[in-house]
Amino acid sequence: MPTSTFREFVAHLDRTGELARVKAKVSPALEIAEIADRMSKSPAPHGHKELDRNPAAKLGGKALLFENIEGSDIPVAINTFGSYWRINQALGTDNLEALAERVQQLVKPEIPSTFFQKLKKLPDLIKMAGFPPRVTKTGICQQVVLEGDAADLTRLPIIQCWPLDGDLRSGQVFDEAAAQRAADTQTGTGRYITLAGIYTKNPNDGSRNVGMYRVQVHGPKLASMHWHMHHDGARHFRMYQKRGEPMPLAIVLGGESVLPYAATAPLPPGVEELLFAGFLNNHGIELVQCKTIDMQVPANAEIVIEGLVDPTGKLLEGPFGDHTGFYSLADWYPAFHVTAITHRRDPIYPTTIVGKPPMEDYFLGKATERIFLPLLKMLIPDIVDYSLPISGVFHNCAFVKIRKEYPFQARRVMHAIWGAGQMAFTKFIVVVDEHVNVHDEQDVMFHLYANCDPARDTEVVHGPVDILDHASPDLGAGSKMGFDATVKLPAEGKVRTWPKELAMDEKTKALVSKRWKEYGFE
Ligand SMILES: Cc1cc2nc3c(=O)[nH]c(=O)nc-3n(C[C@H](O)[C@H](O)[C@H](O)COP(=O)(O)O)c2cc1C
Ligand SMILES: [Mn+2]
Repeated sequence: MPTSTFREFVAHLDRTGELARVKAKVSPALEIAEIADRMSKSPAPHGHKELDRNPAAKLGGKALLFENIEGSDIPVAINTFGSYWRINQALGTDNLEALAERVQQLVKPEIPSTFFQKLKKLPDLIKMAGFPPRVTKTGICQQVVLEGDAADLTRLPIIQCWPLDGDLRSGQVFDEAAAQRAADTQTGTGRYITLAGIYTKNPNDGSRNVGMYRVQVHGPKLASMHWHMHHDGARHFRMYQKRGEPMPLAIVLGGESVLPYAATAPLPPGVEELLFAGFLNNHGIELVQCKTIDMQVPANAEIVIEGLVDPTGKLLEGPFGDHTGFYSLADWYPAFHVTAITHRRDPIYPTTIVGKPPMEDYFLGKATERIFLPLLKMLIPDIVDYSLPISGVFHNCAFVKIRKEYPFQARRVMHAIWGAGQMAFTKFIVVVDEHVNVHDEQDVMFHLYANCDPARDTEVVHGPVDILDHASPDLGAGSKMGFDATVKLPAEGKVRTWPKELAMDEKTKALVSKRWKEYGFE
């Protein structure tokens, strides 16, 4: 079962040999980040069946609990979801495919004629699964309520991840002139809240959204909200801007162990993350009313920061060392004003660091890759399996396996992916045949190099790209490329006799396996 609090999850990791407690005093500025980065790139304690297919994913090291932090009496936990085994534990499963199967079951009973009808049904289906959030009167997240001067962000052990984070004089800025003007007056620090669920509400219909967006600290009661324009938090904010009203917003740290993942899941707009989290949790998420804003938050959270987003005021946010392995340039984002901080007695502060992969977020992404495969297949039935390789940081690359039946099928699949939700931002797509292991980068590259004639087998399109793509000529707009690495059929251009790929016959393989020891091998 998933755990109902973050603290229990950390205790579970401790009991199972997955946690390292660090008693030495450490700085929240850079030191924790460097330790976590090294840990992410070390072998993980528990193996996992998924590793058989994906040899590069044995990494993740241990989760870390820093008990002695300079400048704060709150301990910091990091890398808690950063391995296959740990993300599985958080979601209460021993393999992500079993979870995907549950999603599949959810989708199956309804047979409307088109995919879009099915997609529209998804909220109902998740609701029907029967785990809606439940509002309770009290919650541990409000054991301590801090208002006024006591509601001070700088008392939390918020970390700095990379050296140039928040440094407007570093040249890592979107608009040099604006940054120059702003550098003296701007307040951005290098401290970012990185593993929080951001809770907002649609002012028109009251529906809730939870997204994981980083939050930069600008002062004791001031922060900036970094939601990409394509994400639901930004969509809600535009609604408040239109009304000219401040937007109530809660930053939630901890809670049920499924929550951080649920905040990152690419659910279609209007499908509530809290319903999905209840489904993953097998139990509705308990919510309590916030103290100073009209918002409900998980009762079992460690720490909740309540506040209002100014419909007009903007702050220069960034730069920030991002999951692409590069800094994202400082740019203007909405200002958030803290109205209260509530927490449980003796809270643990959960955080993460992103950077050159693999890091903790790789495993959150892998959970999405597996859990959403049934939905992707529903949209594009040609797809047998897919993988988002470590080196592609999610949106840069997808390996897609199809059962090829007709000419140009790979191209059709590419175009379908470029039209599918958050998958649409995929910069490079490699389509391979059914016998290729998409979880093994080496196997995919082998077929890409061997099977592609670059002039004949590539497809270049223009469209929206990820906001974090720094190579595209414009922010959020650029080109994407597909490689058809499948065996070519006659109608796919000029194709000569295609040679057969080498493979030993089954009989000989069985014979050699049987006699292996006899030859003197282990
Ligand atoms: C560690 C981590 C940090 C993230 N930071 C951001 C961020 O700063 N801004 C953002 O828009 N999305 C960020 N994301 C991605 C979103 O959480 C994700 O796309 C989510 O599906 C958005 O939910 P929404 O569609 O409800 O907005 C982050 C994801 C992870 C795993
Ligand atoms: Mn959403």
